Amino acid sequence: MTYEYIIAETRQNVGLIQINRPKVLNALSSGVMDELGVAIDSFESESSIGAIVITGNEKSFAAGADISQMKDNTFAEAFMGNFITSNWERVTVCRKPVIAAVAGFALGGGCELAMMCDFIVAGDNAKFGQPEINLGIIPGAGGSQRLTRAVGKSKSMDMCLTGRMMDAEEAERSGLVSRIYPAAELVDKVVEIAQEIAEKSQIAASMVTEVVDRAYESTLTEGVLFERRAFHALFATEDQKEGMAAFVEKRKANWKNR
Ligand code: DAK
Repeated sequence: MTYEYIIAETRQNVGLIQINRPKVLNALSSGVMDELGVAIDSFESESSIGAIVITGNEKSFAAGADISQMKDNTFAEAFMGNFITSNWERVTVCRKPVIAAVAGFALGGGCELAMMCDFIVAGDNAKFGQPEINLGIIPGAGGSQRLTRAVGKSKSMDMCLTGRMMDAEEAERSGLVSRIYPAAELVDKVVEIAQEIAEKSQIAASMVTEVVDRAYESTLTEGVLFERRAFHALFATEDQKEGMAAFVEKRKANWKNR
């Protein structure tokens, strides 16, 4: 498949998607989001792919939704057309683990897209922000909700009200990102992490993403019950038998994803 706004490639068992509109700092046009959805569909349905990485370039992951594309919208058009909703949330329902590799700007919709991924690894030059207030709007793709859950009310209010950017160190300190690497090495390092995940049982990995996500969506009691049921269910898989047999026999597990 040839894309116009992204580059999609396979590295071992990892699907790597690079947003590719460098002239506009990877602003997320409808074209980008449509193609991102197609690439995720394709990697999700390819059985050899065990994890997906979404990245931009060293200067910008994505500087937000494309402002020039939305500037003339009216309320009626945005509301009745359910403006940019249809193609924005594909990543949140991907069954395979998705990692955002963020170097440079992750602003507005860019920060929101990164937060929709299962986790974020940052380049040391990363800058996260929800600067929509400077455009007379507010976050519209979950920024006020996911950022608040990630970093807490005070920092989220601060960022959404002032539009200030958070650097990689602050983002790691606040729990928004899991690790930081030098920007120049970021993609290779994140692909290594993704490959490490891709070598696990795909069933267990997919269950991990579901149960961790449930922590955002439910009470503790319901979340723990959901986890318990998923945990019990894994005893019905060949991979559980293989994983535990391999441990006892002191050998590497040979996952079947069954
Ligand atoms: N859209 C369009 N073009 C953009 C852009 C954007 N978001 N960000 C940058 N560009 C373009 C600039 O216009 C410029 O183009 P030319 O002038 O060269 O043609 C080029 O990228 C380089 O940018 P700068 O010259 O500004 O570069 P600087 O290094 O000086 O500044 C910057 C970098 C990132 C600080 C600055 O470009 C900037 O402030 N950009 C805008 C950031 C921003 O406000 N982002 C939030 C946009 S609103 C929703 C889904 C998503 C959303 C809402 C709803 N639903 C699902 C309902 C999301 C909304 C947003 O993201």
